[in-house]
Amino acid sequence: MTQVVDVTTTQFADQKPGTSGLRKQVSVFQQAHYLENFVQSTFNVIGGGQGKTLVLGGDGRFYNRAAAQTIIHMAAANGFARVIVGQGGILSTPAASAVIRARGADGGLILSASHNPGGPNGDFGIKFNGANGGPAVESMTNAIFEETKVLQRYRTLQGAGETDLDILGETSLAGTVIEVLDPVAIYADLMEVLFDFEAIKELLTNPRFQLRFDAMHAVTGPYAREILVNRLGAPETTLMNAEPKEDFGGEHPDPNLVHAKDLVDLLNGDEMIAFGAASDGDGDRNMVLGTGFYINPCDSLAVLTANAHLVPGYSGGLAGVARSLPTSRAVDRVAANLDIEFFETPTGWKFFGNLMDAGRITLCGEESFGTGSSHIREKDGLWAVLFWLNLIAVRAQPARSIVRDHWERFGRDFFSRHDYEGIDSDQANALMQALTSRLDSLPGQTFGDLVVASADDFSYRDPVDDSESYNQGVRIVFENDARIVVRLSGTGTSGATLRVYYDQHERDPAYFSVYAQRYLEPLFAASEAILNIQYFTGRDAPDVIT
Ligand code: VG1
Ligand code: CO
Repeated sequence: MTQVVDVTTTQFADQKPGTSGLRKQVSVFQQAHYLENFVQSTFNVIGGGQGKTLVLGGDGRFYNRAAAQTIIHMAAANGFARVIVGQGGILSTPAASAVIRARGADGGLILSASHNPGGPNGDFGIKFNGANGGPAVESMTNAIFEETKVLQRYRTLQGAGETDLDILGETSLAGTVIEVLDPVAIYADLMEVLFDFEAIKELLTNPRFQLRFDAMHAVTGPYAREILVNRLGAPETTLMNAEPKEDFGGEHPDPNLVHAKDLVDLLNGDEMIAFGAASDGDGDRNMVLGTGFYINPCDSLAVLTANAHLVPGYSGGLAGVARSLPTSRAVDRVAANLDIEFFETPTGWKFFGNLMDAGRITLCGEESFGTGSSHIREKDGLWAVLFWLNLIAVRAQPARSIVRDHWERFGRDFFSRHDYEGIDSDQANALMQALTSRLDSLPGQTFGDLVVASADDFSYRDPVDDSESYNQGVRIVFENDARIVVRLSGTGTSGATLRVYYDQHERDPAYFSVYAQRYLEPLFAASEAILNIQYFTGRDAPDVIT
């Protein structure tokens, strides 16, 4: 017989959500009570489940299904009226956000470690999104963390069987309706409202326009198949790695120049592929490429902003735009030109939510292959791809020349991010500490031809609720307006990852085609002199350059 039971939990000291939810190695999540402790703490912080509707789904990585069953039992025991779960336990992050909003749910739990590797030896993750469909704000994630440290008991069901997650429809579990829903439909319908599907269809059914979409063995495969192939008529050969796998084929589902190398090689090859795109583990990131041409995510945000009026969903104009601190300032120039509001936020999508809810921004983005709009409250990989396809169709121009035109108008913001992965946490902290202690003395100092104009540790006051966030990244700005931003990653699960971001604006078209790593060399030299990366970490080169 099924009955509600209170189980004595184990408190954990390490359940502090990072940039985007709680991410740990699978083996950590498999500890007794670990997942339950976090889930019950979340339920407690939102004031219990009584009568509420919860959306549940994940990116399909290893442990997704087991975790979904655990959460369904806990939600039923906690009195939720309804749990809406994606078929197979699947929901991409943007689809989860869309479902929460479309169904008027009180919130959702998303099971994902995004671009981190999966499988039994990989990572797992969980995060809570609120009724607006967006990631919980910092005050809430802090409250959840505090609760995880003191929670005594969690509530679950004893004697309950597993819900069949593969069959669409409703069942009842201890008085809670468990609804298994098509994970794709609501999201795909939303895309049809925003974009000119007729124009895109014409483009994708033209055999001379070759598109490749790399789902990286992750969650976007079924979404891309439904939207690009079934609804927009692209041939099946458009899709690469479109069967989701629990371990992402043993690869990093991270759409960048390193991990999506097959796609990059294809776009640089002889086949003259017109447009290429890839998404990450949970479907919220995008990398877009023209023929032999990498489109930097910072440029992508700026181009989408400048051309948004050409797309049905944005033809009425934009309220404003926002970017994270490390993202290049390309979009700032467009905002000024359009005379719309502009905001600079800390890293992480949770900082865009209030601005969107308040109607202050329509588009936003991050350098880390994240672009999105107020249609949901998460970044959205396929949305960005459709936006680009819509622009290519109506401007009747290849992606590369759209970007070139943009540079002609606004200048080019050279950008690069250098990641030093898996470094010792103490060494990383020592580097950051040494840097912050020197900030006051940096202005006026010269490195090569570069003179430091200002240096500070970025803090942010949310213009909507006045909440404050500190230590969000060190920024060093030079007199020529070039900039270095330095911060430690908040999504890794072992050691520390140091991220160093570089950007510099160039007005002279003669330099637009220079390789970014060459163009930014003087900044790299200044960075080495200021940060002493090699001294602190022993590393003489970054692991990943984007
Ligand atoms: C990284 C990115 C950040 C992004 C976050 C979540 O965080 O830099 O821009 O919002 O991942 O993206 P960090 O703290 O490691 O730099 V996702 O697609 O992994 O949820
Ligand atoms: Co992601």
